[in-house]
Amino acid sequence: MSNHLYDRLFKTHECQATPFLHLADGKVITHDAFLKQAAQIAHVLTDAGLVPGDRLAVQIEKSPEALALYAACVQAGIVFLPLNTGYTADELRYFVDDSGAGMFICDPHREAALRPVITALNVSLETLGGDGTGSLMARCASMDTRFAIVHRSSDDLAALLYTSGTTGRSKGAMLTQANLVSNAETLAEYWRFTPSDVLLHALPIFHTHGLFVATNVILASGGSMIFLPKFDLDAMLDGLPRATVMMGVPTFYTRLLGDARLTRDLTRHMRLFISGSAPLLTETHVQFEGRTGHRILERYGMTETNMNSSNPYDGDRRAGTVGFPLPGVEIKITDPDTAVTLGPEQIGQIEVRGPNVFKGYWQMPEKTAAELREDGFFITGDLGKIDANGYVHIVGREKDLIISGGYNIYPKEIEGVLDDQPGVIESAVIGVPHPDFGETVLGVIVADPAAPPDLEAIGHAVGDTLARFKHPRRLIVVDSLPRNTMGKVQKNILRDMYRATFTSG
Ligand code: MLC
Ligand code: AMP
Repeated sequence: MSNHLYDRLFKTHECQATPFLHLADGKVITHDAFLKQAAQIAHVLTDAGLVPGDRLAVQIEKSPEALALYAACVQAGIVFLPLNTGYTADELRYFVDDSGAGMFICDPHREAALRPVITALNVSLETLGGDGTGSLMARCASMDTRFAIVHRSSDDLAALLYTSGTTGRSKGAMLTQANLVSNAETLAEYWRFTPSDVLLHALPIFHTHGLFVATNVILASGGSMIFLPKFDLDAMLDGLPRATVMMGVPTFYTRLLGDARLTRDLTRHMRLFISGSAPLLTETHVQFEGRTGHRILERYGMTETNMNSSNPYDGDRRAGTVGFPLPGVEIKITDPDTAVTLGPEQIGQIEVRGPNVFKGYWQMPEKTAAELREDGFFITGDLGKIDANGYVHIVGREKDLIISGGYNIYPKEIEGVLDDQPGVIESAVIGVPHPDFGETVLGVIVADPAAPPDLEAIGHAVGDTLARFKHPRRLIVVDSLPRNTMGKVQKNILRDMYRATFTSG
């Protein structure tokens, strides 16, 4: 009997009274206590009828219990499906339905609003609050703290993570046990993690970055985490002198730089700062080094592939690049039309192959076939080049995507909602530079001259349908959208026109 993921990331910590999570209130949760709680949760899940391979969908605040839920799923062979806490009931309905989840867990505060939606899908509902309250932990109290770990093969699914699509519906990326283990081990080694490391963890745990990169690397190496519920500037500055590593999206770095308390002295105990999920501006890289003496290490990944490339631990961490392919990962640049591999310095689509690459999209064989080649290369949708020294550069995106504060937003989804509003003939949603979020959402609307739209009503309609982070920060009404000779909206022209909406440059 084996369970690859459990064996590699959790088993070594059984019965160890070593620190795993340092909480904001000073409390420390040991590996042993964490795994015992996970075992209790695994009993609750299996007693409720979940069996290996079933999906557990969760929309819960970050907490030690929420993380233990992930560990419980690994123990019981249940496929973990974490969802952004910002998603509306409309968005959740789709994810729970599409995944065929056997159970849904939400915050007690949302129970009243979500229960009708979830029960209509014939799915059971439990609650878990950020403070550990709710029905799940109440049920745990009487459970055994030992659980017989369920056998899983390396190719079995460990997680299902939804990524929005450029066209149409969100896709569930199927991540196997082997995907997660290989990436955790590779990164722990590449970034030189040891049991003495203390990771400052302020990322959400419903995405690859906070869950698999940060948490799995710490589990693989035996280190511990200062586990913050979310990014809070004071808490970050308070944690830095006790941490050795921080992982963050670029917004973390620009926010830290905006505070005079960030100094060389404050970060003296740190050995590594890692950035990813969105492009880090060279300016941020340079300023951060000037202020702290640390060169940020930038890496590149995706939900479908975990991490693909990283700047070196030793050696030159080059601003504006995402470094070298990780050990065991192949990256090539191809011509989008012919799929022919391009040479150094030539720009094309980035393709990735390796043990990190997902198994495909949940119940979407056509979409899987369109993006995952038979030879194992995944077409990322990012545009880039590999320079003469082997560094990978991301120069743009083939996919129509906005990355705001590390969250991916697909314009198509927002355009769909805007186009449905009275008085809107058509719309184009674009990303424009934003000082805090890197990029933010701008909606350009063509109004019906006979019945102009009510922008406030549009704001409400968007609010009811889409998560807050997807909302256009501004709506601009125009007479028509620029189009090329083929009739396609020229978003590049719109991006140029509105580039300075939120910045001075
Ligand atoms: C929050 N808001 C956002 C937002 N986050 N809006 C746009 N983009 C975001 N990223 C909304 C809030 O709901 C709030 O709405 C308002 O903006 C201001 O909130 P805030 O308090 O300033 O935001 P905060 O809670 O501090 O969150 C910002 C953040 C957070 C950047 C710290 O978004 C974050 O932790 N991002 C990390 C995302 C991440 O982990 N990505 C990895 C994906 S995996 P209102 O109503 O007040 O206006 C991946 C693969 C890889 O990409 O390579 O890693
Ligand atoms: P997601 O779908 O949320 O996993 O986001 C993955 C996308 O984030 C990638 O396809 C890239 O477009 C982007 N991304 C991740 N890391 C970086 C980085 N270091 N620089 C630029 N873009 C990045």
